[in-house]
Amino acid sequence: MVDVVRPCVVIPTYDNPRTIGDVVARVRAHVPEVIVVDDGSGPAAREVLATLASAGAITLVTRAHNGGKGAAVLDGLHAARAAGFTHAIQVDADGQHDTDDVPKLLAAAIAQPTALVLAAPRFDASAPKSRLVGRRITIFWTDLEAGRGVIEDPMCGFRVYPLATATAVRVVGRRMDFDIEIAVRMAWAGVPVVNLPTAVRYVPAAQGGVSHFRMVGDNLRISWMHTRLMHVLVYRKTLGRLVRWVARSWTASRP
Ligand SMILES: Nc1nc2c(ncn2[C@@H]2O[C@H](COP(=O)(O)OP(=O)(O)OP(=O)(O)O)[C@@H](O)[C@H]2O)c(=O)[nH]1
Ligand SMILES: [Mg+2]
Repeated sequence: MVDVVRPCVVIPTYDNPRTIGDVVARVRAHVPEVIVVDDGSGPAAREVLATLASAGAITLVTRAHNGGKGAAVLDGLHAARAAGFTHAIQVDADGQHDTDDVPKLLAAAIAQPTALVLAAPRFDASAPKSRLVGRRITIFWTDLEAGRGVIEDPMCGFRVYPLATATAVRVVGRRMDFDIEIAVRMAWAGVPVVNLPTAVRYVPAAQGGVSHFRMVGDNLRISWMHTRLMHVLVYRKTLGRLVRWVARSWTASRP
């Protein structure tokens, strides 16, 4: 049981040279300790990150090669735990999230320190239709996996993790499937989930906004991840019970 909430911010980044500085400054207005995980960015972004680190604004964790958003977040969560933090506020580096809502998310974590606090996006007109459709599909599957409405939006990368449970659950996905899978697996592990609305926008390319979401690759990876989770669920609900019942009957029938 966590008595005191000691939060930090974890930002995974892959080539966000024009937005990362602003995101760091905005989150630091609420939480001074910020861990940025560089997931194999190019020279321009590396230079910005080095400047932020040498100014003491961030603790920089550098991955030798690009491993995916999930791999970067996981490294950040483990680094945060090792540094003695109890909670990590995850924020994307592309400027999409409304960092003014950091105190709201943090207040929910302080009120319920064991909970996973998820921001549930309210998009404006800047959101591409294709991303909204993909979201509806993944929410359909997540409702089946975790229970209807338990996780309002499993894809939003703005959330507060209680680090003890977040670093203990087994998550297979390391790319865009990670955010969804860890939320479902934490719910399965009995972690309470709190959903809070937040405004999300797509920053125009002219202002440095960039999406690395791969329409085909990431959607296929997400579909495969739901297939895996559904198999686990079906096994637990049906085959697992059957196997346990047979084992119990066999043991009871022995002299
Ligand atoms: N796509 C991608 N993002 C990464 C990777 N590693 C770290 N990230 C970071 O993860 C965050 C989310 O990435 P985005 O490409 O914006 O993905 P998204 O927000 O799910 O997708 P959009 O809704 O299209 O913006 C950003 O801060 C990225 O810099 C990676 O290998 N691929
Ligand atoms: Mg994004």
